[in-house]
Amino acid sequence: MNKILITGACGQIGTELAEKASELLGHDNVVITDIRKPVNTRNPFEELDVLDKNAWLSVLDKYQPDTVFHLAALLSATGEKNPELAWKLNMNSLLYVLEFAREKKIKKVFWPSSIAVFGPTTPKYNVPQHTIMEPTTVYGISKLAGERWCEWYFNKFGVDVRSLRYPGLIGWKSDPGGGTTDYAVHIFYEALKNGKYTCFLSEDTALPMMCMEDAIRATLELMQAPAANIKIRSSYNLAGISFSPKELANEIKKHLPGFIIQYQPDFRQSIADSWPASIDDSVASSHWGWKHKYDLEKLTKRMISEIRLKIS
Ligand code: AKB
Repeated sequence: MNKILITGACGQIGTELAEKASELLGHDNVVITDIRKPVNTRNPFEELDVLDKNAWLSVLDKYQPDTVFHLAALLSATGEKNPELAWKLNMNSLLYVLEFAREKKIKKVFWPSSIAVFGPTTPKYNVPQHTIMEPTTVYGISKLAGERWCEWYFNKFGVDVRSLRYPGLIGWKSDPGGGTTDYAVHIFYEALKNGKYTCFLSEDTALPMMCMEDAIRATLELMQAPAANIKIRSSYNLAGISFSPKELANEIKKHLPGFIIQYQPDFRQSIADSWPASIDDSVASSHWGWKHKYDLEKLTKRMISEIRLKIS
């Protein structure tokens, strides 16, 4: 992995991945693309609609990256509002990238899957790597289909594609957009700015979550691991912490004792209810040595101090 291209690079994961990857490879070797322009960047940038195959071809031809991190996607909440676009964007663009890899235009692909591949019939706690997968959201259906395509391209053509089932990601550098787990980021901004937050999930809805710093490290460790260690070519379970809005609010109150949380569940509640509460990622640990660093206490402390600095 010497020169990489990131799609959806202005999004929540892309912004931080570009930053970390630039430390490793140098800014010129991290090409960022998105349909919107970055606020400011030291990386080469191209405006790219990932559904435009010709635009893809000219960007690949211009920069000749060896690896693509294909992050552009519609997430769970936005996906339910626009199912047709979610399916088209999440699926067609992945198939383009897998085809580029099959044609040897690129050597390696990273593609994010999600805990959304699981559904109400999946065990609720400590979901194993291999289990029942009957997602009920369009986003989840597209991620599950994508995982099957990734494995198919690996088995059939030896495409070096690697993937992680991300839990909800929590970071201070970039804003999430369109996800069901986004409350766990917004809550910090509201707690610090206004001292209160109205949560769109009920107080006891526990979901798998992870600090963004851990998620970026996992992504780069997976992509740098020897190919022989990567024995799962659909997508790896990835776990950090698991908590409910009430547990997070109680942790925040340790730093901001006056903080008030209220609950007004909306359509995202049924999405969250269909997902597991915790994930078993022991297969990722044994194959390529994955281990998360942030627990709820450490994450809360860091989020509060970083966001306090950012908004002051
Ligand atoms: C979402 O909430 O849609 C995402 C996810 C869990 O994939 N954060």
